[in-house]
Amino acid sequence: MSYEQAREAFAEWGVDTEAALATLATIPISMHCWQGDDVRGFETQKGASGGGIQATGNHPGRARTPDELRADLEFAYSQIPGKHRLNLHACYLDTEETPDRDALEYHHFAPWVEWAAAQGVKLDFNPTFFAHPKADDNLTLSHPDQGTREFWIEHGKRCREIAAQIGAAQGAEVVNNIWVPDGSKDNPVDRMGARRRLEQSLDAILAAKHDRSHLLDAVECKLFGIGVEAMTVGSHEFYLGYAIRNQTALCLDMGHFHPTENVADKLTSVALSVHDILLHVSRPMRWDSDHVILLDESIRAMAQEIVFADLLQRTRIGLDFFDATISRTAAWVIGVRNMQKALLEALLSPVEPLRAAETQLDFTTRLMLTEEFKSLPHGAIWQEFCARHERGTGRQLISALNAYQQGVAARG
Ligand code: RNT
Ligand code: ZN
Repeated sequence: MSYEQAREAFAEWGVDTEAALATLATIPISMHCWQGDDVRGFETQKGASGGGIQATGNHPGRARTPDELRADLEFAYSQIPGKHRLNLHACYLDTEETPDRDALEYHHFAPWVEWAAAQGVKLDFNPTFFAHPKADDNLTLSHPDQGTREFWIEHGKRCREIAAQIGAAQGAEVVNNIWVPDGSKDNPVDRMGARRRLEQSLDAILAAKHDRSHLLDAVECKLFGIGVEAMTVGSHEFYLGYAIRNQTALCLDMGHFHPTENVADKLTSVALSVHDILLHVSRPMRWDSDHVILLDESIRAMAQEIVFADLLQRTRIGLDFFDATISRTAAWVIGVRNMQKALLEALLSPVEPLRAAETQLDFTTRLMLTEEFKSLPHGAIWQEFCARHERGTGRQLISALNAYQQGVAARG
């Protein structure tokens, strides 16, 4: 079907495909650097990952250096329509120096900032509270030992400072997201103590004021991880309260809830009390497994909530998955494009008749409409979006992804 025919099919339902295409082009997806190397980073000293972060598989082609990672990222962006962001973790520093986490400085990340500026890509940032000997107990900011806590508080402060400086350099907000693995494998006795310590550590990290146009602080909650089954200190309730009290953004990771919960449903509830929301779009398969996102019902539901509830301006969309069993660059491309496709479908939804049916309690019509709309020609509109942004689809895309993978497969 041609774009013109598809445009008319949507116009019959009062949907303006040009408006949908224009809006989609303005939505950046923050692509996570850690899909490119199985969340390893470029530090010399290593500890266990902790908190259930586990990339499985050993497909050839893992990026081993910042230069390789940047080459892979450039390729991935070249296959994704629109302009997007890069979400950097502190353990991805690019320097000859070997600073510990409590000694990181802006200059350790300067090559990333220069590269991002040249690419027209904006950066986001994350302190790294895992994969370090001082996090091997799965305790960081809530550690009972004051010295260990202070080490991690210093890391958190420096990362905010670095993020704010990146924000100033790029002349645009950096989202700095705090996730800690802290928790307990078996039933703890003093949950309150652990949560009080986490709160105090966060307060210390967030005390310094930074220009809000350069830095947006976010905190990420979690239900459980492998090794911390009995209690995660930074639970949903903990961080929801914390974000409201301290006016930070709240990060909702789709893998961080009970598998039967609908994370999309949380957006509007959270949005009543929290101004900014960060998403870690992910696909938990039975647990927080971080599979590459599909264009499935959970992603569609998320995109619909963002669009239908008019939360586009208040929601930063980041991805969080890591699959080492397939081409890592293809994983990025598939994931970002799926998120965009879901957003496009939501933007192409004939919302008015749906709302009207719902208001009249006519749930039969609402269900008939949602199911009929699934047969509208979304694919032709997506094709048009890719064509306008000079990006391939179908066989052309598959060949490009395979050719790049072949080129990196010889990496050790
Ligand atoms: C872990 C969290 C966190 C990490 C990244 C690497 O469960 O989801 O966001 O995946 O920081
Ligand atoms: Zn996450």
